[in-house]
Amino acid sequence: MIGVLSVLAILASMLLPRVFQAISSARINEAVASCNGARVAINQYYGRYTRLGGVNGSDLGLSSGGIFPNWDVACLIPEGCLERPFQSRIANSAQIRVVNIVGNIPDTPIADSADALERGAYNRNGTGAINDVIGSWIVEACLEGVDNQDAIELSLLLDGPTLTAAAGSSDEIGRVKYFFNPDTRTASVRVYLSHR
Ligand SMILES: [Ca+2]
Repeated sequence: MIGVLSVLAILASMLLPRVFQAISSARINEAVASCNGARVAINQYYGRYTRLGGVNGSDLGLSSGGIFPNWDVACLIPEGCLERPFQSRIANSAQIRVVNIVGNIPDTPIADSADALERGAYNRNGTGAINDVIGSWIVEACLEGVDNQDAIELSLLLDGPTLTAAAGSSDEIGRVKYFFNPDTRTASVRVYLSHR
């Protein structure tokens, strides 16, 4: 009997990490799918109005640096481009938002502080420390309270290893960026979706 229990215990210890890994992978894949679904919705909206605005193509009324939060609920769902609010199991809260980036320049900070995250700047190709998203508007997914490892795995999937930061630091490269808070050990993640 003890022999059988020992074997079962060994089997469980071998299988459990794989089970947890599978659950973790499913959550990351779901986050990627949510971002891909949002991109389709944004393209649908843009195809309809050839601009990034509100319901019926209205102006969002944002000045330089202004942020329009919860654009998924306020616009994409009423427009029929998205079925349900943007969400992810790797985040405490999630939303899609539009940021007016008219005032952004290559030197605009990307993710070296919580404030920098709000600027809508990205270094998508990872060259230098330069913001390469210049235009009028950016649409991005915001995921708050993300476990550091989940943030890393999301970046690995969407950006690849060369555009992913090491554990315990902020990620300022690629389309997935985040500010890592050493006090809470969690990341505030932003995912580039589109800009005009
Ligand atoms: Ca990244």
